[in-house]
Amino acid sequence: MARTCVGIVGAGPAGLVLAHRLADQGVECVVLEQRTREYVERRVRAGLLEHRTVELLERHGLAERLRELGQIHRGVELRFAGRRARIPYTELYNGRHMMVYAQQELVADLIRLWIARGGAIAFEAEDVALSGLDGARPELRYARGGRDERLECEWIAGCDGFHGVSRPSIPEGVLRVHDHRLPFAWVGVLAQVAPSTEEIIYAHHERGFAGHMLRSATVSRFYLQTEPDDPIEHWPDDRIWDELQRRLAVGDGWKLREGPVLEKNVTDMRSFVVEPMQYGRLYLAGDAAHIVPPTGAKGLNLAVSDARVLADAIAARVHQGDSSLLEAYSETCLRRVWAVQAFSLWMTWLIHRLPPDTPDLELRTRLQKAQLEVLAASRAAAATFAENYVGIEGL
Ligand code: RFL
Repeated sequence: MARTCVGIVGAGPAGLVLAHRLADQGVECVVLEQRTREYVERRVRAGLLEHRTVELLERHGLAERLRELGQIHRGVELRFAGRRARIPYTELYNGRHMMVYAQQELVADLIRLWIARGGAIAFEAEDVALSGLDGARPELRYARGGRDERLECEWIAGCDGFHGVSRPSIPEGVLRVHDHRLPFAWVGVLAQVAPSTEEIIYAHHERGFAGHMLRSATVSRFYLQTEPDDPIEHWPDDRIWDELQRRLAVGDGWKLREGPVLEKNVTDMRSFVVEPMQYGRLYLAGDAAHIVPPTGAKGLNLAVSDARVLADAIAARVHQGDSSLLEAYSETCLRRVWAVQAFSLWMTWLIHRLPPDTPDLELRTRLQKAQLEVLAASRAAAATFAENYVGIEGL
């Protein structure tokens, strides 16, 4: 049987950043990923990195390509009532900026650099099973290339996302689960077209939310609000472009460029948190422990933040015999997780068309518009948005 200090389940942003940060502190680890390398390097998801996420990657020598290919952003545009308002978050929050860099590019960088430094990683690890979590030597079992493998660990890091095996391996009744499904979903569209904007656009419209996000000079990302469980077959490309044109329209001659749709899917939205993010020698990080609605663009940033806290806590335990950071792991992470939930939910309810069965629908819709007006007109309101969007220092 193989042995390691930390067995990491999942090669997403949480698992890979954890692996690098542990290795930089001289802690041995092995990463197990159920998918192929090609699959994880192509999975389109997030694209907006907080300033401190980039700083952390830089500190570990993981940001070279990101610096070269990523785009720095300093503001967002809100559209409502046929108008636009810019929130210059960099100006409003100590010069802090955001970086647009596709998650799959980041994951590809992290994998390449992990392999280059001799890091252990097993792709196509099937049927991963966790056991002995409440004992001193937890174990990971899995199958690979037709062979059964066992990996004895001191700690297991469950970085396997929302649908992974780690969280369900915790006995029933241990976790407090907060699961809130939202009455909104997004049609996510990746299109082969140059962006029609220099900054990300969030549009509040009576037909529903529309977002124009950025990826590169030739590829753009769009989102359209729809109902949960709406099949993607309801969204032929013509309908997508027609809705985007209508919902993003402003009365000043701005034009949306159209192009071939490369990928499209429907994502439901939820707010999900488990407390604590730990059981015995299993620690959960990233989407395995929490999901935020994508509106605030925070999930990846939270995953990286958990990984940082966990790596440092394990290193302190290994090198100094100090368990205090591990004991505080869940509480430390959850402080930021809940703050991000609060912001992401607030922004989600602000920017989406409310469901038709909302009590006092007309009043609440008026209040949404009033809040958007306040954001556009008040520097203090915009500054609060800016701090949350860019990531509040100290949380
Ligand atoms: P991931 O990325 O899901 O990685 C988990 C990995 O674990 C593997 N795995 C397993 N491996 C072994 N055995 C098993 N049984 C396994 N089960 C799963 C998976 O194959 C995978 O490789 O989780 P992680 O690392 O916690 O990272 C979280 C982020 O991916 C996620 O929060 C973000 O993508 C969320 N998100 C955004 N976050 C941002 O910070 N900024 C954004 O702009 C942003 N936009 C988004 C988003 C998520 C979206 N969707 C699709 C939910 C936009 C969208 C539409």
